[in-house]
Amino acid sequence: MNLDAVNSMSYEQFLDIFGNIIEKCPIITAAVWSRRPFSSFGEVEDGVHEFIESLPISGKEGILRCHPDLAGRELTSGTLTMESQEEQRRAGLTSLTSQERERLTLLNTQYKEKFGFPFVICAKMADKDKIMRELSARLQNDPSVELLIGIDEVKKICHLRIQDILCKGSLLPTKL
Ligand code: 2AL
Repeated sequence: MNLDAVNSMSYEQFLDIFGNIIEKCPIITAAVWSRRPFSSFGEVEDGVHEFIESLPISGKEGILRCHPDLAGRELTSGTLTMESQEEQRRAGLTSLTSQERERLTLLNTQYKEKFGFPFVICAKMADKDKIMRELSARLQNDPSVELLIGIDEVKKICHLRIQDILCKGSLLPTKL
């Protein structure tokens, strides 16, 4: 399947495949579908970015709040989305020692208390040590800076999720 196949998808099919490129925000995918025909897969991503950038601060914070904690309760209970589960596993968060888990939980709690949204990082581009380091460092930032960084990480997660769909589903891009 290629770009033509994506361009001819109904919105139901498009949502089935691309619905979680932004964690638990299928409304973004549903909006981006209207921009067909896409002349590259990069245009799907551009549509996502433009949608996010058009949101007020509260909307951007809302996107961050749709993200699960790293190594949080949902990881333990197995209720993460498939994508998030794999990302957290790849970062080594399924094999933390109890001390590491406690430290991450404490830092996550402090972060949420300070900013009102969870710490978000592209887990596939990190490992547990980097996550701990970044979380401690970013706790010192101003809220406006953290909103920008968090949204930037969401875009990185989205990019890798699209890549993953293209590779897994033989949706190999003719042009990215
Ligand atoms: C996540 C997640 O679920 N996947 C990822 O890369 N980052 N969550 C988070 N709070 O950063």
